[in-house]
Amino acid sequence: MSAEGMTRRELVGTLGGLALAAAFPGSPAHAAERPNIVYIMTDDHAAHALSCYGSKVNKTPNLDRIATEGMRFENCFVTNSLCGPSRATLLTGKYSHVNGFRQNGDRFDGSQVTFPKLLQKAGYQTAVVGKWHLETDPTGFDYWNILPGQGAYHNPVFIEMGERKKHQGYVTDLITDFAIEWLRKRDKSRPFCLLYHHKAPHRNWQPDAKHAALYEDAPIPEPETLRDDWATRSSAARNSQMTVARHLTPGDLKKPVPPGLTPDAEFKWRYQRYMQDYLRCVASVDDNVGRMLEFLDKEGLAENTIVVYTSDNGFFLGDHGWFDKRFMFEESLRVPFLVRYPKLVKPGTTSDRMAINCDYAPTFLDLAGVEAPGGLQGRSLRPILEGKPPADWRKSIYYHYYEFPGAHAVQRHYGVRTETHKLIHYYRIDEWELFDLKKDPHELRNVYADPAHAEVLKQMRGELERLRSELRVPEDKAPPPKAGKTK
Ligand SMILES: [Ca+2]
Repeated sequence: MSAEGMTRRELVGTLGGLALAAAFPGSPAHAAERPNIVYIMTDDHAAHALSCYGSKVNKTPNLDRIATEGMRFENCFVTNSLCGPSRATLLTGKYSHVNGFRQNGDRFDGSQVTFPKLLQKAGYQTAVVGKWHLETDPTGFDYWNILPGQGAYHNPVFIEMGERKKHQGYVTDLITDFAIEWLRKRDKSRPFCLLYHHKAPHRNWQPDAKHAALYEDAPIPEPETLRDDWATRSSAARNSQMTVARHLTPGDLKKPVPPGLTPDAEFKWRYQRYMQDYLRCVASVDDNVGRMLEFLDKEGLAENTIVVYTSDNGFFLGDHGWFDKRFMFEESLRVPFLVRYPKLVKPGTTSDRMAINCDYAPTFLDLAGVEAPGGLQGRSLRPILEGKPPADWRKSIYYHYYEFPGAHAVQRHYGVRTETHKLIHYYRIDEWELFDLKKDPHELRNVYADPAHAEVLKQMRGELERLRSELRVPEDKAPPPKAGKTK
């Protein structure tokens, strides 16, 4: 079509696209073709509480839709299983010892390079709505409307661009309302990146009225390891304070323990009480993600928008007798990671390649056609999303948890996980654990001292040192800092 045949609006649009194509030579020719990003992150949603990950305890039809229409990662892990550190890693693509946010209560240095800043510079509209928890104000966002700290489930206060306002309603609904409202008001001539961050299903698991009666009718199945006695494991497991049996508070349980129960019946009751409310909060997230997906459909955005669903960390759903996260054990280390992007990702696919949360930033930059800065500690997942995983894709991941002393008394530890084994060092107490993940997927038998595993132990130690050196992890010898805010 010649310029004469165009309306003024079309002509301006075309010229704008050409200017952007010149400014960003690595990106598609038109701004309109650069993908939008809706990054959905919940707080403490374990992969084994999504039906697309084989949940035995609940159904998540709307979240499953992202898996059905996109790719499900079977082995996506966080590098430090805790709220604040995970969020700092999301933004920077770097481990906690590099981005400086090791434990809750640290303050995020917002002057660092983050992927939203780079997208913003490349012409994207950026926003973060919901849980933030990094202690300093967001940077790199055109719009932000966040919860202070943990935020409240009912009638929460939000901080919108620095201004505190109390709202009526349920937090999961409100976060979705605000996220959709921002999308409605967006500049349609430019791509957007929205971080849509739920507070749910974080402790203390307060459901809304709509889901309050779910799971009343039939008991929720118990996990196989609910009665784990932690034999053969380190003292870190035995001395942590996150058991369903003893550490749920009256505020967590919200109902008095029925009188006259045997110890075992009380244990069962506590597990049900915990899981009922946890899963009710998840059900509301599922409904609201469904609302978001419908909105994208109605706006005609489904095709050109990368939709990611993940959680800031995994969670113990009674596994090993626990609630909470922090440990490098599978339930806490693993996160759901679903990606829908019809232009690139074949629907209904899965990948067993190991992804880590340091990969998210380089992936978004890559897909947006923005050059990644040096120093990122993850790798773009694009080839995996395209169904062409490179031959040199990683075969091991490094993990490091720092918050001790702190809530739940989980010792500091680092470790390495390969496709078959896991080695953990609780370095302040110098205790070790080695697990054969193929023979012992529930991590019940520590074979660190077993002579039959001497050779694999040697290999795992070597891999751990290689990763610590490659990632430049400093020795953590400082006296333990004061415990951060509990979360
Ligand atoms: Ca969390």
